[in-house]
Amino acid sequence: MISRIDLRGDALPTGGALRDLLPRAEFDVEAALEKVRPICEAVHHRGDAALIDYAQRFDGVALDRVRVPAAALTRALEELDPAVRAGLEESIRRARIVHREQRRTTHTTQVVPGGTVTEKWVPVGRVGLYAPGGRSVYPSSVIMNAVPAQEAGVESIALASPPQKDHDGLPHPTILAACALLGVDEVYAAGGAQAVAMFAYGTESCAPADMVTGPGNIWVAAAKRYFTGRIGIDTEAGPTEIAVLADDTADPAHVAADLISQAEHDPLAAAVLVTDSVELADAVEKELAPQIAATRHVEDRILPALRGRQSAIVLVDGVEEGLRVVDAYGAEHLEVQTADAAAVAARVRNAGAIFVGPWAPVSLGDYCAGSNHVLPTGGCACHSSGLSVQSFLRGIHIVDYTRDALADVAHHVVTLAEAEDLPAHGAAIKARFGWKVPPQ
Ligand code: HSO
Ligand code: ZN
Repeated sequence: MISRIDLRGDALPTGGALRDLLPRAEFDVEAALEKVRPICEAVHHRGDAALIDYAQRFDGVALDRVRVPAAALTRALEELDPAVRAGLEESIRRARIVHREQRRTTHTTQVVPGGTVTEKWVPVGRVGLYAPGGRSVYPSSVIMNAVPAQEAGVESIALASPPQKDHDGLPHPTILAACALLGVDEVYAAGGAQAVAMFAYGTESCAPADMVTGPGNIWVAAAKRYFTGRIGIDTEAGPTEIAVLADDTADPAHVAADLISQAEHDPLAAAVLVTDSVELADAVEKELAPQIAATRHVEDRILPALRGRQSAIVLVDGVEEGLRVVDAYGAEHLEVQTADAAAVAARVRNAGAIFVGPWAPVSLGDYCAGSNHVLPTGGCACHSSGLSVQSFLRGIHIVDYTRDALADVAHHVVTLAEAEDLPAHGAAIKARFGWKVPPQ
């Protein structure tokens, strides 16, 4: 059901060599890039007409316009199951508590008397959020994208989600209801690469955005890569990953349930158990079959995910080595289920989010921990963070020096400019002091 990689015995290799021993899904965004280019350019040149054509071609829906009317949002909220509404409201409430505290405050540093540098945090002006509408209709992801943008103070927030054949060409009603709960009222029925292009270039009905965030399939990821450098993007979300670092104190039923929980997302999802206990490994494997038999999405997602080369049980010599393995892997989600889990978790360097101990499963973080579930995948956790208020802010340095403070450092600037063969840089200083370098 799930392969084993036995790293016990010999000393672990370091760096890239260790990473190469660990499982990982193939997610070839580069190959998809060629396919999305003509789609993006069609939206560039034909605007809404191209979006309407693609809705027909890819979603099988005849749209007369891409903007979703306000009444559709209100209706979706009215028709939402009250229990789902309560869950979404609690998810929003907790996410706001956490994200509100991430707000940055403007800070001024006095570098020298008369010389200050202020870092001013300014929200991105307009953001386009993407919510998938195929296999994954996740109102929770709308929350995870919208809340940090709102708490950052982004003034203009729009959302796009694919038109659904079964819902009169509107995005999925739970997506619309989540938008209504969040106060996101500018919504478009557009999916895939064409939705990203709509935000990047703008069309007759949708103003261009400065940034696009949100999970999506490979076409959305490819379109984000296509527009990188032109607009801001969050990370290119690849298939979901869970790694569990566990010892013999972990409950195998919980570990198995958590591995299955993320395998449920996608046949390419990765579930990796890193443990120094063969007994735990055996017990977890024994738990998988009955738990899988009791759930849905088995043949299409869970089994291919667990059997795929991206998933494995990795056996190590101790928690110390386990830490090296999980750091090399850099999981999107890492659970630490060991003795003294908080101390072990504190030593992890690479993970999108860390879930500590027996009572913090990844599912909690997916919905209601208050943390964000848009996290770096594919090992990007070694250099990137999950979505946060910070993702939607720019820190602008404001430099303010008096005459005396400039005079004081002028000779250094002029010397460095000369050393770089850029005398005009030095001249810009000298011009202010009668074309001379001020005396020390
Ligand atoms: N685990 C997914 C997010 C999600 N889970 C949405 C449930 N709904 C990626 O972090
Ligand atoms: Zn999930």
